[in-house]
Amino acid sequence: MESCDLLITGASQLITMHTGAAWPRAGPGMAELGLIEDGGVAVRAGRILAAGPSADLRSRFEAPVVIQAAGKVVMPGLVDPHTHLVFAGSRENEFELRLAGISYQEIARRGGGILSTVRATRAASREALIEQARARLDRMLRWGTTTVEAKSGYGLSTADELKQLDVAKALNDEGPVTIVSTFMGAHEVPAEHRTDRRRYLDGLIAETIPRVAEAGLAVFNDVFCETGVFTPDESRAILEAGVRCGLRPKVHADELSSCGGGELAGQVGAISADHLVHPSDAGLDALRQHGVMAVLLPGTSFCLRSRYAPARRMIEMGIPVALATDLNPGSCPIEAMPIIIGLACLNLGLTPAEALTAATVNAACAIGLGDRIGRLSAGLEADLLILDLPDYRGIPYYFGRNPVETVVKAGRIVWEWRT
Ligand code: IZC
Ligand code: ZN
Repeated sequence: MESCDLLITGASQLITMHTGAAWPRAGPGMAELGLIEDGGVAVRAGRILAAGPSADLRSRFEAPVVIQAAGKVVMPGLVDPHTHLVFAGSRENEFELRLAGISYQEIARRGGGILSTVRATRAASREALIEQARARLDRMLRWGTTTVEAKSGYGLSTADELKQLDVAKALNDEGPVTIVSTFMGAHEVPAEHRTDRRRYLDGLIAETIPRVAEAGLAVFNDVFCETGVFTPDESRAILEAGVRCGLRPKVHADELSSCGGGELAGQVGAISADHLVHPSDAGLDALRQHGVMAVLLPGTSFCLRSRYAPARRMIEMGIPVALATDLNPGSCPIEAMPIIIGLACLNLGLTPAEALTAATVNAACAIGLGDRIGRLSAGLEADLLILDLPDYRGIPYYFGRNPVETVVKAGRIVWEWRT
């Protein structure tokens, strides 16, 4: 018998996401879960030692901690590849204005929107930001999220952007949730630069981006390419400046209007294009041609009561699709990936299997971690969930119910619902 640290057996469904197919998954491959009935997982030193039929594991491994998962689903930890995790304040006032028919864009024109969160975030101390973001991360972990991407973009000055990114780094160091940081100084033009936006852009390119990269505080560089925010040309200049410093591009693309975001994401070799509610035909072609992940955010469409991204068309075209919350105080305060999986099935037209792929293996690929997390196969990090459900389709079916019973992060039990 081989010894391991943790042995889970008897799961009614073990969702491995290990199918032998290449990742990210696209087209019909998105529906393949690598599902094993009566399956289990052996974990040692924070990694998956084996994942397969329970009988095999029971005959090969012994462990000090053995979990019987009869009647339960075991699956990879959820990955949330698009959040604006670190911010201060909230925007219930804007929620009420939108209910009264005032649009997200109109609220921004009146000086609210992103700029209102910028004011609150600049005024908050590092410690206050850590405390608030930590509370969000705790709740996300209980809903099964073991890795998140977190964007800056509520500082909009070099010092305030560095403060936000430093908070994300501190929380990543603290654990247990892994945080992958994205610089987003091009989230909006700050109030003090409204009359000379050129200077703000020049400052981002000449000073802020090099400083962020030098400090090692971000992996990606994102822009809000949108009518009334940053044009495709401005966005390209910012993304190219990031590439020169080693930051891989991401794009908030075609969220509120069709403005060339998809095309830009293809041209600059972005790892992902996010939102894509209004992509053009050329934009979708560019994504497919350049292998750009479409990160879809149905929680935002739900909260803004807007259209949804043409997800079925993307999948039929062979564009890999991932899902994320977009957690932010303006357009989507949803923290729970299981809710997003539900919305993806109900409103984007994904099947439950496709949605699970989009929230695990493809979500990991959207933040460059496809070789480490998002699947349960030997050698990968042991981030996994035990659900209080016998069938994975229960995740979207019991919409609004938290299905997560146990969360294992890097081989350690970090959350148990019954304790
Ligand atoms: O604070 O409104 N869309 N950025 C782009 C956001 C929404 C976040 C916000
Ligand atoms: Zn966003």
